[in-house]
Amino acid sequence: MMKLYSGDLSPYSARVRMQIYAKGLEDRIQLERPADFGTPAFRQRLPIGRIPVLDIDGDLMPESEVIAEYLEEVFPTPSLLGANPRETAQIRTIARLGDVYLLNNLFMLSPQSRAATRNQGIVDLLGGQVTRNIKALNKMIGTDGYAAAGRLTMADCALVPALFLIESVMPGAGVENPVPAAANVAAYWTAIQRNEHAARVLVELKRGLEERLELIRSGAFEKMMKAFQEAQAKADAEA
Ligand SMILES: N[C@@H](CCC(=O)N[C@@H](CS)C(=O)NCC(=O)O)C(=O)O
Repeated sequence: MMKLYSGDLSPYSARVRMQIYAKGLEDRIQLERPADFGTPAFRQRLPIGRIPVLDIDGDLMPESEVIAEYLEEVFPTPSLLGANPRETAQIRTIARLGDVYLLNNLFMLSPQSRAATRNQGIVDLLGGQVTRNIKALNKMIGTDGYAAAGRLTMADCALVPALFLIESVMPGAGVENPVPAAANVAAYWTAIQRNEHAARVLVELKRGLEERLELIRSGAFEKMMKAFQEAQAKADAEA
């Protein structure tokens, strides 16, 4: 049985979890939060040091998009790709918008939602990129409730966590949420939240966010991050 190293609040993990749910793979892939995530030991095993990671009998595969494509090849039905090469290319383009153009900027923007340590230059740069790319997505997204191909695909799996992150990160960082002004994206966002697999990862993401906010409120998050950074700096110096 394969394992997916994942975390509730990780949007990249959520992308793969949504694919696993939609393909009915839960009895083939166990979901697990790695106990050593964030520690030097985790980075020793996984140099990129990030989740999700697919564990295939000890063979560790990082990167959500790579994992998602691998799962489509190993478990081709039901397919979350296109019915022909052009349709697949469109699905991958929208998924890439969700991952490279939205999620990556949002993920780096998220620490800026804490006002005490905010850097306005970073906020303007990354927030501006998200706003620009939502406008692009608005011209490319499906208008029938799905991101592409008129049915649930890998494009939806990448977009749902990205749109969740926009709502949870941008207002806190002092940037206007660009989705309400992008009519096609806004309509899609309303519609896709009714999909059972999207709804399920949204519950997990919200649960993860609540847990994170509680850690921040109690001061434990700051302490945890400091301890991880110190342990990593020590491990780097000894390497
Ligand atoms: N490009 C990677 C990004 C993964 C990523 O950034 N994961 C975050 C959680 S959502 C993480 O593990 N961060 C830990 C860190 O930055 O040290 C992917 O698509 O899997």
